Amino acid sequence: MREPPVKNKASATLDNRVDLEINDPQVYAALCGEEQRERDGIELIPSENYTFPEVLAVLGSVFTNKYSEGYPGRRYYGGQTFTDEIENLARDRAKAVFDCEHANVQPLSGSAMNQAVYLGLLNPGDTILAMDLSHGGHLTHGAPVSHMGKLFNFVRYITNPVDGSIDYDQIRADAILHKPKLVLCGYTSYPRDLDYAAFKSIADEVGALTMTDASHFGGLIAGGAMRNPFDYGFDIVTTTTHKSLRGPRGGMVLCRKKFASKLDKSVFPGLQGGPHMNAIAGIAVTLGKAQTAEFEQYASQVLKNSKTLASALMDQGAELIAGGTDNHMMVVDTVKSFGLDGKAAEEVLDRVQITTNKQIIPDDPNPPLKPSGIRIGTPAATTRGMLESDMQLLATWLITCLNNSTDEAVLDDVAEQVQAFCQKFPVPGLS
Ligand code: DSN
Repeated sequence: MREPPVKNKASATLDNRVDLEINDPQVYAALCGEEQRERDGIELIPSENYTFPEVLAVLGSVFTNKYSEGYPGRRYYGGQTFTDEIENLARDRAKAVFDCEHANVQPLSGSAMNQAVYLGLLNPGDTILAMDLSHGGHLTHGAPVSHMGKLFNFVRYITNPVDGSIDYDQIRADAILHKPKLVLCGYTSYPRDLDYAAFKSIADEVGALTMTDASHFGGLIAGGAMRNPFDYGFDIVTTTTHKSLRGPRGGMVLCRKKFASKLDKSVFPGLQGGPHMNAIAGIAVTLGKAQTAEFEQYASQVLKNSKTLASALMDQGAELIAGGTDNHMMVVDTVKSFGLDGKAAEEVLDRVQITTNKQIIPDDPNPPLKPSGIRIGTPAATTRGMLESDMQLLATWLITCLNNSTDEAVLDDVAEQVQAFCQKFPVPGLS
């Protein structure tokens, strides 16, 4: 049996701050600035979160020094005792959390993880059915500007912007007409839930594989607050690890055993070289946390907060795409609601330290850098401990700012309240 390793405090990031401050004051100043921004403002971008302090510790650890091409037990470099341990832990925990047969935790992030699936299981030119970008899909779901959109033949389905519904009969007709090899569901800006049974039945009818890109709601599946596509017989689920899961930046491909070998080869050596072992250590930590009762409680609170915020915004006159939310996010049509494009709305809110992101809406007549809406989500605010009553307050500040976007006195007043409010909610990892 191995001797327990000597505990060495020096490898943790926070202990090395003094060196950074002395040796690179410019980078140190930017780090302090970002810490202050995160502490003094309210983060409402639905894809962002505050990671666990333990994840910060391993991200800034010596695992970043190590090359580990290959997989546990089959590496191309020596010295893999601890990297193998870490990657096996992350894989086993991923399988337990998502109730799946195989997990690859090496994808560097969301785009690579989706590309690995397409390139590993399909041939260039094959047809994939996926949600249109402006209706909520991701760039890698076939947007013409992405390389994937050029390499594969994407047929994109749309949603009903009034109630967010998806016309499954139309998707079935599209599937029969276009014979996709893969039926893909999942989203980055769609505020409703998905009917996995319907997607699976359509895919079965035309002999297609099924995949969910759960990047946004991976943490909500892990915490039992949203449904798991594997319960409906899906073949593949991908998720990033830094959004609702609260982990480090990274991605995972989860699948049935029969796809394991092809998908592992597709990630490495097909698409990537050395995995980022510090991130994989962070994924292991995250998935340990995801198995706790506290995480279950967190996931359910994210949804409660989101529904409360959406209702409070609508009660005060905001027009939400799809008329509300079933998940952790909502999209506000700022042109219709406030006569502001999404860029202007984002800037007004930035001015009071409430961070959102400009967002295209379904079939947006405006360009992506000046779109018609903003996207708002509750994972980060919930991590800080905010509850439904806080969402009511947030809604009032959002509405006040967007209705008074040129009134400096009103904006100053909200900014002051936001700053005072934030002091009550510590950011994990920032003392
Ligand atoms: N950038 C992510 C998001 O904000 O949803 C998707 O890639």
